Amino acid sequence: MKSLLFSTTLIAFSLFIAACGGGATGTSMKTIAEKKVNDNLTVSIMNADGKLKNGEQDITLKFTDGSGNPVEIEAAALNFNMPAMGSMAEMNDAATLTTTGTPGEFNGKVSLQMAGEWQAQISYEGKESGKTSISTTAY
Ligand SMILES: [Cu+2]
Repeated sequence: MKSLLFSTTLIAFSLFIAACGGGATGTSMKTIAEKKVNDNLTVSIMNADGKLKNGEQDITLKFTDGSGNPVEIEAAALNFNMPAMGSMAEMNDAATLTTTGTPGEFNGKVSLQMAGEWQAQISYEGKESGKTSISTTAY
């Protein structure tokens, strides 16, 4: 009887893992760009293949400490900015972010208007609060 209960629990647990494995989160994420803000905070922009592209895409924003552990950030915003170039006006493409089950990890979507160099402007509030920007390139 005890072993049957154990098996049932194990199956339920496996299903839970399977259900969570299909999303954008997970260990298979690759880093697009990251910045060490201070000894206690590194900000990483990630996605499935580690490449930012022109157009609509999924994106993950992650806050970790010097040891790679999650940092408790309750709210974050991510905007991609391209300064005016010649006759082309300045562009701003904000990402929509939502919290995940992991502290300091946000999933979202962004639609970039063109390939080229974008400044990822990030603001965050929580255990650490502030603003930073990371240079990225969309292909
Ligand atoms: Cu541009």
